[in-house]
Amino acid sequence: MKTMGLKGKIVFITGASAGIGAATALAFAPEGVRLLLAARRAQKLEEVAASALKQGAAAVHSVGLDVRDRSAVQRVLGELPPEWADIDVLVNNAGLSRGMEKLYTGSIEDWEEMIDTNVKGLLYVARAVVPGMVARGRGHIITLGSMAGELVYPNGAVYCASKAAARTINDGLREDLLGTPVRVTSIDPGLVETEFSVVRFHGDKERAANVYKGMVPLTGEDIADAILWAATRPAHVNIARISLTSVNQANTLLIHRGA
Ligand code: NDP
Ligand code: 8X3
Repeated sequence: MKTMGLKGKIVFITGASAGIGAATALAFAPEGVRLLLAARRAQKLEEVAASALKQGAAAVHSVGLDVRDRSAVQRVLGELPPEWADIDVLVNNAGLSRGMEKLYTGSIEDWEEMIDTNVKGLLYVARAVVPGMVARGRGHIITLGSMAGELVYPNGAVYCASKAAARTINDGLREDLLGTPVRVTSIDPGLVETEFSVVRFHGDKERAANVYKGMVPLTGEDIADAILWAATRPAHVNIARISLTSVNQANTLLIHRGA
């Protein structure tokens, strides 16, 4: 089987300063890729970049970017140095949840942040990157969806809706790219212990830790492994969706907390 070699390929990861995005940068690094990393926290990105170089990345270029800022996305991606412009793999990962409240009492600011990041930011980045892939006749878009996009849970309607939107956008993009060699994959995990829940609860670490209490969650590395696997399938194989959970989770509503 002729797997897809990644040596020298440009892999663009949004939300690379932490969690799944950072783990994905480190998983791709030993393949000898050129890593283009984006997030808002520049210092964290520099730390990931240094580790990635140590682990075999051919080169790293980091860009400070808020994916909610449409003109910044267009400018930063439109003005990449020529040696970084031909993106081969986009890992459209930047995202977040905010709050866990009933829909009828939830914070509208929280809703807007989730929708602006997980839906509009996802679209802005895809819109800026995909035309180049089509023109070059190669590319792969890997979107971070979620099990939350498959089955809504109480007090999470807006986050779940944003991930259901990501799923539909991904499926639509795959349809719109039919007839080109560009591949489209959705990675849909259950609970992964990253900074996700600390961000969700606005910095409340104790409440965040309770999300994973008594169960073994997935790690960022588990998700990075699935992303790397999808990206290295032979060129004619398109992995449409990978849905994965810890063995302690059946779906968003059923979690075994035995430990
Ligand atoms: P983390 O909070 O650990 O990482 C989120 C990353 O997204 C950070 O690098 C953060 O960087 C970046 N980010 C957030 N907002 C923006 C923004 N406006 N512009 C640019 N970058 C941004 O969470 P995860 O790694 O867990 O989450 C990554 C993705 O995986 C998300 O899309 C999430 O919805 C999805 N996911 C997570 C699961 C989980 O249980 N953890 C399960 C299923 C899916 P910075 O703050 O520096 O900008
Ligand atoms: C993140 C997983 O179940 O916390 O998408 O929403 S969950």
